[in-house]
Amino acid sequence: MAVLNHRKVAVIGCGFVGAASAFAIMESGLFSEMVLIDVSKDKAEGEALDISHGLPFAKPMKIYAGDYKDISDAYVIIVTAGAGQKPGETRLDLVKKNVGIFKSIIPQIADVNKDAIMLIVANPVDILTYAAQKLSGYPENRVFGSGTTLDTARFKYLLGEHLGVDSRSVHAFIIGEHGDSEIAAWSSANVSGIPINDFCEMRGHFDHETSMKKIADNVKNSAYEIIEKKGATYYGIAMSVRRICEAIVRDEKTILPISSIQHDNHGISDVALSMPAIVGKDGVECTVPISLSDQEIADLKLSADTLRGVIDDVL
Ligand code: 6V0
Repeated sequence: MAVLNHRKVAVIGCGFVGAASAFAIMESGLFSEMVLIDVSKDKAEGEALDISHGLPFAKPMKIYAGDYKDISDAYVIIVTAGAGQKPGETRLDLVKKNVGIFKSIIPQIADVNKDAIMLIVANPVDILTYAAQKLSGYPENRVFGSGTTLDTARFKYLLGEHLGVDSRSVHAFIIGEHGDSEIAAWSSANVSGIPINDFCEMRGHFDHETSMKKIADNVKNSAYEIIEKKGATYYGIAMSVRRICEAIVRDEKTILPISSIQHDNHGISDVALSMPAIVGKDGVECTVPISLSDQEIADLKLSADTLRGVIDDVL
């Protein structure tokens, strides 16, 4: 087993998401070395310089544009490289294109480093997480996707706004696919231990069905809305990436809804999707069996079937 530098992180893909994640990571002070890699070396170099110029206002670290040989001792490798959907292109075309990019990137990572934790962010994140595990040969606990961490943050934010309460006091998860078949796990949602509907009523909201639908739809459509207005989403995912890195580096054993390959979870196997899981220094320790209603379980199975269908088509 190679000796890793536990203060070293790599970001592969320096577009909107990679650059914003690198910036959030720099601000976090979690690492002392960061390597940026992109097919466009100029892009990686430009971002490394720009972010480095903020260092006098942050904590010392080395940030540079590098190559795969530079990440042989990186502890965390974040993959954001991937094409975005073009007008007229189907979702399946995009999946094929990004799986193609992963077939080039992941073996290059695995050739130089077999011991890191690989965090997949590029979309469709569940399919690419599954592909990355198969292509890398890494153990499953060390390859996982940001999954519905961002969707869950959006969910908590909207619930916090709706209820006039700090979103950090809201405990609720979006599970399943990071995408159209995702599920809001209402049956376990609570505000500091108070069941969500009871808390709603305390705050003067009684029309639960309408509010639940509105909030869940809003979470699901957030990315579409932001992309329509500004072309891409990156700050929210950058903060999610930073939070996941924090859980790993500090061995927090935090419960986060990351995407990992499931094993007989409500009958779901051999597909990567998001369930709350304990995250620490070795990556994913285990998933946490939150209680779900019969409908939520049925919807989760549908989400898994959707993902399985795509895997069968492209891998
Ligand atoms: P972007 O701005 O087009 O950046 C992609 C970057 O990847 C570009 O700089 C490319 O040069 C680079 N790239 C392409 N191929 C390679 C390769 N083979 N090796 C190295 N670099 C390469 O896209 P953006 O940054 O906006 O999005 C990146 C990915 O993140 C997309 O798949 C998004 O859909 C996805 N997102 C995932 C989110 C999540 O919650 N998981 C949230 C937002 C976006």
